[in-house]
Amino acid sequence: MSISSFTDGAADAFRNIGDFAADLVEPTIRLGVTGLARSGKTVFITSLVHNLLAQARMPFFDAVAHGRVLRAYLEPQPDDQVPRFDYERHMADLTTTPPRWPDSTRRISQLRLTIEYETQKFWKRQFGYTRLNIDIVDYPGEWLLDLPLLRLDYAEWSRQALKQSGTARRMEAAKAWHAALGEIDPAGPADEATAQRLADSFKSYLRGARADSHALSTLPPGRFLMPGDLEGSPALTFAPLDGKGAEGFAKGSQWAMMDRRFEAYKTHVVRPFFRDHFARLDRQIVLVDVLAALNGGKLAVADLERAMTENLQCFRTGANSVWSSLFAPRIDRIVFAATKADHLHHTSHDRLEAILALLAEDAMGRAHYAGAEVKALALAAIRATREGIAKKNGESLPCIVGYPLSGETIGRRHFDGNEPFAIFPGDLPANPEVALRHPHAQPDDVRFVRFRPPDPVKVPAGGFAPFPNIRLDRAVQALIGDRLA
Ligand SMILES: Nc1nc2c(ncn2[C@@H]2O[C@H](COP(=O)(O)OP(=O)(O)OP(=O)(O)O)[C@@H](O)[C@H]2O)c(=O)[nH]1
Ligand SMILES: [Mg+2]
Repeated sequence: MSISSFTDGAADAFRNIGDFAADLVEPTIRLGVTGLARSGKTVFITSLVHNLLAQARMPFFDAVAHGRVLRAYLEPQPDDQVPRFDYERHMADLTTTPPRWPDSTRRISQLRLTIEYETQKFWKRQFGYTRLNIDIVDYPGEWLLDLPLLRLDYAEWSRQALKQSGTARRMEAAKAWHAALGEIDPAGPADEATAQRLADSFKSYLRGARADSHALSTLPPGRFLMPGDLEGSPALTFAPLDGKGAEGFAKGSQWAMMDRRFEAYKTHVVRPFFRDHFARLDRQIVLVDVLAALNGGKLAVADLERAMTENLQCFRTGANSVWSSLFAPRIDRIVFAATKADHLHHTSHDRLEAILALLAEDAMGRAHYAGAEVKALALAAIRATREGIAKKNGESLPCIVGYPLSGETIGRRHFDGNEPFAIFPGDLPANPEVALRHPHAQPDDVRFVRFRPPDPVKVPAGGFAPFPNIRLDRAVQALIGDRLA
């Protein structure tokens, strides 16, 4: 069963018909930018918007390459209940001196970008279709991991959470929570103070597990780590319990109270997020930090694969009745992008794409995703490095040069953010199978180094030159190119 069938049927039908009708009057695409925490969503959106607003050269984005885009501009955000994506603040961060990356996202936000273009299509000209609105939503990556919760009941979630916390890597972080759990009788009478204590120690465990360098994904519930507007809310006062003998637990028991709160979290927090955002998407780009996974080794790759499979399951289409297509996600194009490709020399970009394609194929295969056009590519939304040649023992080696962020280290060298450094990133394996199945964890791997953003370039007309990037235009073409034909 797909998650969309859990959502509130009638209301969704009206909304989706509403979206459809609005699309006829004013063509609009809802673009989903999906990705785990730190995968690069906010940077991608900011760079994409700036490249379009600043009329960057985009040779692989047909409408721009053929000179058919007349202008692009930001419009007031159409959904009043969602805050606007703070494009100006992110731009200010990226163009200050020295430039810095935007902060991690703490709540959902949305932006509407409008493109005016010359259509090549006869019928579109007759109807005067010359504008396309693109609605883009940004949210904390932690929240994505809540979607799979919709498939679980409290007993199953408790079982999974306890099992995950028992693995060797997480035992240490889980110690205090396990101790608190040991003092509680799930069959005993419900007690608010106990619930609070348990939820607090469970949250500390989740934070500890996130700090594990092998885990790219985080454990749900996402709002426990990134509460957004729910900071301090009782909606977040629950935690898993040992469900042995749960069938016999009475109504007023601790277990029953936690069960109720878990269900309330799904109903009032996760489901609206899915319904209002994901269930209405037309196109989707899934950003994946493949390099971080490869550098993290086998466990990190396995963690990423699991997270991708679980999440794609939520977008499963393949629904075949007209009725279900009204409720089901209607995504017809999906682009997988390996972000931060500027950490590699360009000779490895195609290899990175091949690795991502294999990763996506596996996850999509297991998620039975059907009915959408899929493409995988490697990109850097903002290129923080340039390429060079380093000479070593008479040999010329392709390298990348960037400013490692303040606090980064390579070997014994510490960086302050103001010093350029040339790095030989090494080649990725030619065989993607080898890369994924036998990633070698190298704790000191230079590809772990984070670089500061490139120096902003002022233009005489005012504002800044478009951010340098890798293959951003191909991503845009794959996502929306057909709608600007
Ligand atoms: N070199 C390089 N680094 C990047 C690029 N995009 C993102 N990064 C790095 O990745 C970090 C996270 O990027 P964000 O865009 O904030 O990631 P996010 O997916 O929005 O993360 P959350 O808001 O925490 O969910 C940035 O702070 C940069 O260090 C890129 O194109 N090149
Ligand atoms: Mg973000």
